[in-house]
Amino acid sequence: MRIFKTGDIRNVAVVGHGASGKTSLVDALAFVAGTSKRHGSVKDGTALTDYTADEIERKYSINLALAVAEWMDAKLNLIDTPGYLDFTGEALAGVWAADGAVVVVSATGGVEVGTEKVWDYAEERGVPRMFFVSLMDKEHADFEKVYHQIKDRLTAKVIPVEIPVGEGPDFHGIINLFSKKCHLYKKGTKAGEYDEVDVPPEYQARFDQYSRELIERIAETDDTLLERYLGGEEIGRDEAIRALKTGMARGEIFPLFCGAAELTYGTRALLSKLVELMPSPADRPPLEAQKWGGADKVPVRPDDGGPFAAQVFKTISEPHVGDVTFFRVYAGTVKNGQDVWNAPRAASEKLNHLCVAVGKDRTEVAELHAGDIGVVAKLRDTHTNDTLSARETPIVLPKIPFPEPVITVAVEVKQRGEEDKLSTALHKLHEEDPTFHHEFNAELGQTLLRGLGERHLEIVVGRLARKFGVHALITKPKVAYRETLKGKGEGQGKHKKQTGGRGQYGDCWIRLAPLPRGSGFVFDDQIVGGVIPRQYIPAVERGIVEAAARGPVAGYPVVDFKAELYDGSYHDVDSSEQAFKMAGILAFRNVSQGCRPVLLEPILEITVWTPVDYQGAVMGDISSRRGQILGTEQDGRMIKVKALVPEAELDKYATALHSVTHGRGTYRQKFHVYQETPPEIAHKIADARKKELEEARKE
Ligand SMILES: Nc1nc2c(ncn2[C@@H]2O[C@H](COP(=O)(O)OP(=O)(O)OP(=O)(O)O)[C@@H](O)[C@H]2O)c(=O)[nH]1
Ligand SMILES: [Mg+2]
Repeated sequence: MRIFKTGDIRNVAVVGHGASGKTSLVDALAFVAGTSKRHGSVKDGTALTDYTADEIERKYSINLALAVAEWMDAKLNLIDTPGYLDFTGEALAGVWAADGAVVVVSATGGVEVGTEKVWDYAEERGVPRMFFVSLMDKEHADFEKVYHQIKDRLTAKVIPVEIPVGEGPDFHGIINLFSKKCHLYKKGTKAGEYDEVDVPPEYQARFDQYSRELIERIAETDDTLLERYLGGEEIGRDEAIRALKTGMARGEIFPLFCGAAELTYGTRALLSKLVELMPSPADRPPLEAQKWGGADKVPVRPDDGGPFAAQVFKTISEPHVGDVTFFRVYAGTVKNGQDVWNAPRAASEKLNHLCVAVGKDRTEVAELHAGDIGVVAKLRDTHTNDTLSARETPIVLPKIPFPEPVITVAVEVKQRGEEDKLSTALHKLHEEDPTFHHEFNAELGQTLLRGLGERHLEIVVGRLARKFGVHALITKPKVAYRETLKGKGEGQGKHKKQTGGRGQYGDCWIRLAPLPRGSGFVFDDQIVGGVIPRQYIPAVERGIVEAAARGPVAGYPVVDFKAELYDGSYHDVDSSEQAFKMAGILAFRNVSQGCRPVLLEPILEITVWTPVDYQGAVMGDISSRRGQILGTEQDGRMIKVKALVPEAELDKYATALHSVTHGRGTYRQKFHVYQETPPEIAHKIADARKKELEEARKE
C-alpha cells in the first residue's frame, strides 16, 4: 500500500440509521476505486467491513470497521459504523476519529432516530458533513421527500448537488449540478461506469431550479461571491466547490448526493466529492491536549515533523491474534517498529507490524503520517481511549465521551465453578467496548451487565461463549428491597442453655423505634448499674445488626431504625459475648414483629425524551408502571418527561420505550429514594422471597 502524506488523506466516518446502506456503500466505494478487488455484499456475508462472525451471521454491523479507497491521488480512510443504537458508542468513536462524515439516509426510510443521533454527535464534534440518499433503486424510493425530511428534521442548511433520474426500479441516472451533465447507468454496470449525456429535456426545469438554489446557497456563505452573484456574474465550478468546502468546514452548508451502492450507481461522483470537499487532517483545527504530569495544555497540530501523538479509538480482540488496536495519528510520523509511550499507564509500547486495515485484512506499512489511521496487534497495556505519545513529550488527548449504559441484566454461568472465568472475560470485553460495564453485586449475589440495549448485551453474552468459552445465561436483575419499622416496640431477648459443662446465658431488653428515611441504624446504649457488663454490650449490638440483615417481612435488610438497649441480666460463669450476641438476635426478632414492619422498594427518577407525538403513550406507560409524573418540558426536538417509578416496574423498560416511541425515545435513570411498597405487592414479593430463601437453604 502506498504511503500518503497528511494533505492527501481524508478520514470519513460513514454514519446513519440501521440498514440505511452504509456498509454496502463503503464496500462499493472501495471496490469502485479499485482498492478492494471484490464487490462484497452484506446479504452474502462478504461485505468488506462486516467481517466478524457476529456480523456475518446477523447481517448488520456491530463494530466500526475500516476500509480504504484510493482515488484522485488521495487516500480515503472510510470508517463504517453500525446504525443500531445499541452500538452507538462505535458510531461516536468513528465520528471522533474522522475529519468529516457522510450521513447516509435511506431513500425509503428517510430520517430516522439513528440519523438524528449521529447527526447530533457529528454536530457536537463539529465535523463537516455531507448527505448521501441511498437505496435510490428500492421500491418507493422518494428523493424529494427525504430531502425535505432532512431539511425539516436535521438542518435547513442541506442543499442537493445531485438529482436522480428515475426513482425506485426506474432509477438509472444522476444529474450533477456542478458539471451540468447527466450520468446514465446501464443495467449490469459493475463499477459505477456511466455514459455522460446532457441534462434530459424533461429534467431541464428541475435542473434550473436546483442549480439556482445551489449557487445561491453557496454564495450566501461567502460575501464576495454573493456580491458577484447578485451583480449577475457567473460563478465558476472550481470557485463554487472551493466555497462549498469552506462553508462545510464552518458548518454552514451540507451538500446532498444520491445513489444506489449495491448497483454502484453514483459511487464515482461521490468518491470525487469526498476527496474534493472533505478536509484533510491538515485542514482541521488543532486539538488541545493535556501535558502529562502538569497542568499545561498543549496544542496538537497535524504536523508531520511534530512530536508523535495518537489516540486509540477502537480495540477488538481477534481469534488467534489477540487485541487489535485502531489508532489515529494526530501528530508526527510513526515508523513500523517504533517505540511509543502510554503516559498514564507508564507503559512503553512497540508498534511492531504497523498496518493499515481494509476490512479484516491488514497490510503492513513502513510509516504513517500525521492524520492517518493505523492498526497494530498485541499491544500490552493500551486500551480504547488511551493516548500514545513520545516519551519526551508525554500528553493525553481529550477522551471519546462514550455513552453511559442504559439497561441492566444479570448473568449466570451455566456451569458451576466458571465464575472466575466469567469475571476475567467480562473484564476483557469491557476493555474492548467501553459502553459495556459489569459488576458483581454482593447484596444481590448477582453479576450485573450494563449496556446500551438488549441486543448489545445479547451480543456480549454471545462473545463470552465464542471468544472465551464461558457459557452464560441472561436473567432478570434482582431488586434490592429493604424493610423498615413503622411503629415502636420493646421486649426481651434471652438466650439460656444448659448443656453439660459450661452453660450459655445472655439476656437483654431493647426498644425499637423508626428513624427518618436515610438515617440508617442507630444503637443507643442505656445500660446503667452494670446489669449487662460493658464488654458484652457491643455483642448485643452485633446480634441486632445480624438479625436486621434478614427482616421480618421478607428477609430483606431492615434500615432506618433505632435500637435502645435499656435492661438485661447476666450470669457470672455462663455469660459470654456469643451468648449476648444471640440474645441481641432474639431480641430483634421478637420485637421487630410488633413494630409494624414494612417492605421498602427502590424508586428511580427517570428522565425520558420522546417526540411530542408519543408523549401521551409514554406517560400512559409510566402510569401503568405505578409511576408518578413529576413534570414535562420541551427540550430541543424532544419532550422531556420526568417521573418517579419503582425499580421493580422498570424491567426491560428500554425495550418498551423503544416500541412505544418507534425507536425515537431515550431515557436515563437514577436512584431516588426507598419507599413503602403497597401491601398487596409486598405480599407477593414476600412469598417469592420465601421460596428463594428456601431454595438457597436446600442447595
Ligand atoms: N435495493 C438496494 N438495497 C441495498 C442497497 N444498498 C444496500 N442495500 C441493502 O440494504 C440492507 C442494509 O444494507 P447495509 O449496507 O447492511 O446497511 P447498514 O447501514 O450498514 O446497516 P447497519 O450496519 O445495520 O447500520 C442490506 O440488505 C443491503 O443488501 C442499494 O443500493 N439498493
Ligand atoms: Mg453496516
